[in-house]
Amino acid sequence: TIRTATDLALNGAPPAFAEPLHVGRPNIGDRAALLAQFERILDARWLTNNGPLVQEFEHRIARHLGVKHCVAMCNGTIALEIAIRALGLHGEVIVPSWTFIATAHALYWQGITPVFADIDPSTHNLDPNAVRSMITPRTTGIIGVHLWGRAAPIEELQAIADKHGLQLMFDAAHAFGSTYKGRTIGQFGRCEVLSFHATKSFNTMEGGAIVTNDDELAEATRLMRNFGFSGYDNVIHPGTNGKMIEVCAAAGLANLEALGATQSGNRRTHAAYKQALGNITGVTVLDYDATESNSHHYVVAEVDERCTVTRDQIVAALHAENVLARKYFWPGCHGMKPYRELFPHAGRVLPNTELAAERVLVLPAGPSISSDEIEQIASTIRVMCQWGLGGF
Ligand code: T4K
Repeated sequence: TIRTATDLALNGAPPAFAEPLHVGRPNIGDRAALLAQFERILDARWLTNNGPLVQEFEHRIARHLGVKHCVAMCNGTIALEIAIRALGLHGEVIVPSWTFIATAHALYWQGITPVFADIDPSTHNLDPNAVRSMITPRTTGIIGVHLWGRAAPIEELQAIADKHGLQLMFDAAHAFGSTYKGRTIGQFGRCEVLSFHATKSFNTMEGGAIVTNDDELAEATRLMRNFGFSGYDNVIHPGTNGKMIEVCAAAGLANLEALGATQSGNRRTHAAYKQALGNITGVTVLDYDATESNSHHYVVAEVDERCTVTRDQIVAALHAENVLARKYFWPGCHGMKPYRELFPHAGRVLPNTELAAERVLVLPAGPSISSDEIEQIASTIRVMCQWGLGGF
């Protein structure tokens, strides 16, 4: 148990945890249900290429989200790229810098310049005024990201897109099952892109999907994910290989059954962290809007200037204890090497992103974290802060 500074691994004590605690520990549903789904694949001798499990998975996801089409893909990044191409985006597209690098890479990989706009510090989502200020004659679209599962300012972004004749789509990689004004994420913009990566609240090991109510867009993205084939032999569209394999659909079908248990586990974890870190000055756990659904998959804390130690000192202390807390999405996409040179002045126009990059701490979460583990993590942070008062 960590009570004083001498108990910290940073100061030579043994680490609090023998095994590392990860932020992205996958949620694994019922093993027997997963193995039963695998048996179906072997029985059908159909491993990929729009197999029966993928079709069933798409149907289940579309119904679950109340959206007309779900086009399952091999991962969220390829789904983003296919959506970007299907919308005909080119030139410049406005995105937040405060997102996982895949959002920016998907654009750049398609020959498009990602133009980074600042965020609202209270939500970590795009600030509509910042978006407006980034529009140029080369702008063709906006990609909003529902960061931490909290919906982006959808109506404001749609109004900007409509006014300036821009396409609007969403990176909903964090937002499976989230809502915006009570409506499920998946039906906004021209389309929304999900990730079912192993580290997401709902996973298919690797996987993603484009969800949309637009029939034509759904058809085009279906063609594009399978080399543009229409039936056998006939290629009618440029395309790539973005197919989800049957094993991933099997994991998705099994994990859908466990969704309720996962979500209540996530909520418990989030509430336990809030309580355990509640009285540490300068450390605040981000809340989610109580009137909206959110998976509570991410426990995001901010370490501000009132704290006696910095976010980086806390991360170092936690890592020494074998708690692999993360600084997602430090330093922001604009600060990453491929984009730094493109945007040398970004620091001056993205103050809220820069602030988040200094403050954010993402803690190991999900149903696999026990309340004892949360208590140990909180004690580490508390003792660090007390020790910090004595000065480093
Ligand atoms: N848009 C947004 C907003 C996203 O957040 C993402 C993905 C995407 C788009 C793209 O979707 P995908 O193409 O990935 O479907 C991880 C994930 O790889 C990535 O999917 C995710 N966002 C991002 C937020 O997190 P890294 O680079 O942090 O991964 P890594 O290898 O450090 O793993 C995270 C932690 O999870 C580690 O501590 C280890 C642990 N882990 C990981 C895996 C895969 C496990 O314990 N078990 C596992 O099986 O990106």
